[in-house]
Amino acid sequence: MATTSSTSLQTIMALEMINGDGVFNESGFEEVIRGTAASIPVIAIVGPQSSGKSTLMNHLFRTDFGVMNAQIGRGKTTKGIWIAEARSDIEPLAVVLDLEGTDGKEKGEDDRAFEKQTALFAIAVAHTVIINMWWSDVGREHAANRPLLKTVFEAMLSLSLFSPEKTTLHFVVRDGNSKTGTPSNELERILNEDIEEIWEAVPKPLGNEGTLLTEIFNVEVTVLSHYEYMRDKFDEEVVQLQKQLISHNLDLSTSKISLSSAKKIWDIIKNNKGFEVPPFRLMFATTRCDEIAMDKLGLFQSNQAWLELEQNAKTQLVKEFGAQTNSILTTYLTDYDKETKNFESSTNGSYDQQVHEVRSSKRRDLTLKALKVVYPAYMNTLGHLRSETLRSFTTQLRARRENFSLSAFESFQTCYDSCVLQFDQQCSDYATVELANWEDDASTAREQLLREIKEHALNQLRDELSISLTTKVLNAVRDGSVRDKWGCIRSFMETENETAKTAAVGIFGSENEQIVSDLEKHARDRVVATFKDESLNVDQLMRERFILALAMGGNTMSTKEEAYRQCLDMLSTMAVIRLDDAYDVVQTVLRSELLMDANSNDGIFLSPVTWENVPLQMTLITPLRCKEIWTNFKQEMEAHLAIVDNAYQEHQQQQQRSGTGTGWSLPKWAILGLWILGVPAFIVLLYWNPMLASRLAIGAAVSSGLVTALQNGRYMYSATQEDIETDDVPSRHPRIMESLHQNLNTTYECLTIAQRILNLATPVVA
Ligand SMILES: Nc1nc2c(ncn2[C@@H]2O[C@H](COP(=O)(O)OP(=O)(O)OP(=O)(O)O)[C@@H](O)[C@H]2O)c(=O)[nH]1
Ligand SMILES: [Mg+2]
Repeated sequence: MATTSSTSLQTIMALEMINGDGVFNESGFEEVIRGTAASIPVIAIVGPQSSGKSTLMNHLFRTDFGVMNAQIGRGKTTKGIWIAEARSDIEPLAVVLDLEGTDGKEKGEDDRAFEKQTALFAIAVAHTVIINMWWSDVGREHAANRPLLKTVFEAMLSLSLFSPEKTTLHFVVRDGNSKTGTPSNELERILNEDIEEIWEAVPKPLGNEGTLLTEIFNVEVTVLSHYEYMRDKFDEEVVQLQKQLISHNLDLSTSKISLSSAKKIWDIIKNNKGFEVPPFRLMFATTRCDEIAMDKLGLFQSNQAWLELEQNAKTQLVKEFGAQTNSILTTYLTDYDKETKNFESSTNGSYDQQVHEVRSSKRRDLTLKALKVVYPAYMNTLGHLRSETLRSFTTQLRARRENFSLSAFESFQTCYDSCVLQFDQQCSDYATVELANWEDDASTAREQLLREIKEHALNQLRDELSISLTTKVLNAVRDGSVRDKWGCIRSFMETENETAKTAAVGIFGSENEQIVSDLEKHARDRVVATFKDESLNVDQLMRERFILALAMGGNTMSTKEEAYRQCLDMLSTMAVIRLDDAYDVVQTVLRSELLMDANSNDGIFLSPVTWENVPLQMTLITPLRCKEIWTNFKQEMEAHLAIVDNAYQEHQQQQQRSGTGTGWSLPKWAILGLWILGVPAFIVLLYWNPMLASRLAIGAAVSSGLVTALQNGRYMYSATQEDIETDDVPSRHPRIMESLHQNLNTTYECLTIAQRILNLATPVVA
């Protein structure tokens, strides 16, 4: 039995790779081959038991395979397969395998099966197989090594048919060259005859019946001198033999199964109890094709160009993604085809067909595995294509909607068509990996894109509707000339809904009930929300209305009553949402309950929380709250009126006393407006109501106070702008800003014209 301890510095430790029971020592094996180059020669020795195999290997490669102790007696010394890495002083020379001997008195049927299995294993992995024999067995009809030779030939034959290079069979004849024995050249001749005879008897695969031994093997013979009687000569011959073995294997065939697959091969051989050569051929093809495929997959995965493509595809659309990936993949598949060329079926035998199948199926596996590596990058590419197309759609639609109009959606179809075309074109130009069959993924991405485009367009449509409705609601509420505000709101809502519906049909092809009702709901919600916001501000709206009413009517008492009436109507407008019904009851109740009593402020009774016949969800301000607001409002207005009246009179009296001009004759409503609302809000009121601005200008134009008014106007202009800009109104309602500016310009123009008139009529007062 071999020992694993080193006996000298040069001795190389051997390790049991497969034990006598066929158990593979995986960890030990990996230890031996770790760091071993894939191209290192593998040399195995087979032959009859106790024929000096281990002794020869130890002399050839300085290994420490166990050898028989002659004192104890003959029997199996080496069991299973032992392995060692042979080294020169500087570098590894070879991996050597020492096999359990064949033949011998202990052998039973099981041993014979095991013998064949180990021999097959050695043949599958070794580049050179040494067949060791006693000189006395050469030419013997019933020599112990004959069945072994037959097995070796059968296995070698089937393997070598697929091997691009010949395998070396090195026959070593022991104890030759003695003076009394057969001369070595005669031994060689007889041995060659033996070999030919056995070769002839070995059944050849279909279509290869005439194959010559020399077509697939390099046959070499070495006769070694007697180990004990001619030791010096023996040692010399061993040195020569070592050189020969190593030099043969300098340029190694790649067709051998690599050592890294040794465990797998052993498992296959071991599980193939009823051993026959053809399954073994299949096994060889399977393992080899698998190895080559794995190798190509590894090379593909570490290919620099691919890694760059993969990396780039993470962050951007790579225009040549499909074509480049395909070309890199094809390179490795072509390499696979070249290296597995020997497994192409060359005969009509059924096993050849299977081998051919194996080759193709391993190629398919390789393709699938490589494509699996590519898939995430492909999906990224589709993702980029999708988002770029969506971006391009958004840009196109935005460009067409510059003027903020629902009707811009009529161009939806044009944008849509050009974007879909762009996606299809780029998908086929940039993303298609010809080797893959990913059409389904591409069409899923396409469907998702179409959904996203429509969703985006619908969102835009909603936004557009919101902006349009909000602006119109605000206009209606603040525009003094609109009496029936809710009637006006209902009417433009209807128009806007119609336009939105047409736009939606443009987007979705036909009228989609769900979308139309969603849009209607959206429009309604928007109006309600805007109105709710405004109703929180009802006091201010009433104040503005008060000034507006006074300005439009003149400064008489009946105008004040009318102004109060309009303010109460404003309160009524803001108290209830009237999208479905006019709910006239609210106005009637408020007028009868509050207006009659306008001057006394008490004795008013309103039904408490609800308006009669008005659903609660339509109520923004309850009757009681209305009363509260009204009472406060009236008190406030009366107080302001009194102050402004006093100041106005006082000022006029002062001017009369001092006899300076016709006095300060800005209209009283304007003074009241500035007093109650403050400068910014007053100027905003002017913007909403250009009529008011021109009245102010006309009023001011006939008085010397115009310059002050104008300066105020200028001041107001900047103050208001600042004020407005600190509010978030501009960003929320860009169109309000636009309209404000327009009205501001109108106001300013009026004031400028008025100043010119004044300049002609009276001297300017600084
Ligand atoms: N006559 C002769 N004896 C040898 C030679 N080589 C080795 N021996 C002896 O033969 C015996 C068997 O040697 P091993 O090297 O153990 O033989 P083996 O073929 O490895 O034996 P198994 O592993 O049991 O199959 C030992 O006693 C060796 O000393 C040789 O060339 N000539
Ligand atoms: Mg041995």
